[in-house]
Amino acid sequence: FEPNQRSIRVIGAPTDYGQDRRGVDMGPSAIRYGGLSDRLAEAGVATEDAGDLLVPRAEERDPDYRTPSQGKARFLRETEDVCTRLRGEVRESLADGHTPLVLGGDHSIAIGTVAGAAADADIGAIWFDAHADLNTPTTTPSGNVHGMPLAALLGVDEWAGVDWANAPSLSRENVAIVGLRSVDDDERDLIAESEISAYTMSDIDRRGLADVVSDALDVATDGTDGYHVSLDLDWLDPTIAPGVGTPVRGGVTYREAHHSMEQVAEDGGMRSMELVEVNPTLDQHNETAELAVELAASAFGKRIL
Ligand code: HAR
Ligand code: MN
Ligand code: MN
Ligand code: MN
Repeated sequence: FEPNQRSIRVIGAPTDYGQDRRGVDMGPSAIRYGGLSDRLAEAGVATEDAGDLLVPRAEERDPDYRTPSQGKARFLRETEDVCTRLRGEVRESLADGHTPLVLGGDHSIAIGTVAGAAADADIGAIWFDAHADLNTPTTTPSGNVHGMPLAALLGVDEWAGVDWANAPSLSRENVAIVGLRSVDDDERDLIAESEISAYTMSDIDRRGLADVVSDALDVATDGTDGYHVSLDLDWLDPTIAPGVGTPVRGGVTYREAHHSMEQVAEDGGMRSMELVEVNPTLDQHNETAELAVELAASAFGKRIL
């Protein structure tokens, strides 16, 4: 057994501004309670916990502030505030030599995580998700920013030049989305006309997930300094990850998911990671949070033998 050289800094971002179902702000607590520090210690990584960002309660805020001039994006001002602070924390963690592990919160926080991870490096990203998260305040069917972070980071349409996203923080040719099964029409058009690599569940059925993830790793590492892993728990099948706000049937299995994380660990190029969309109020006995913990341990190099 070789001790793992990596050290991790955990950063909690307890938001639920980005979606409709309350409770995803309890994600960081549930993930810690699910055994995060013990499982990472077993994986042989040194871990420190920076605690949670302070996030005002959604009920005390006006969701429509600053809209409609900026299209339909609920809680955009609050999301900007959290992401700006998260960007700073992630950048500082990397500068201190610690791999940031960000705990959400809804997926809108990825705008801050990746903006920070890309601040001093050229990075790719692997987006494990049922959804493409490629909407803009104009194309969004819901107004929920958790359906937009990848578009924000790529600087799509009105996201271009948005300073708090450092847009573009990512380039299309180094982004791979894995596990798609719920895509809106405008997102489909963007994927068709851009160099984004997008793998559906049907691709996974046909080729096997290991082969797809190996392609995704090639995409994310091609000419980059490393990559970010954004793990939306709704990537998994809802039978094993029920505690998410927008479950979609037909997701990846427990073993498939672990094997993907083992491929990430074996590759060694991951520079930052986030676990998002865990909603304890919709979960059964914290099993989705525990699953998030186990997957993180695998991604950080947990060994069986
Ligand atoms: N595409 C839909 C929207 O933008 C649903 C997005 C649901 N997104 C997440 N993130 N859970 O992956 O509203
Ligand atoms: Mn330290
Ligand atoms: Mn998502
Ligand atoms: Mn999703």
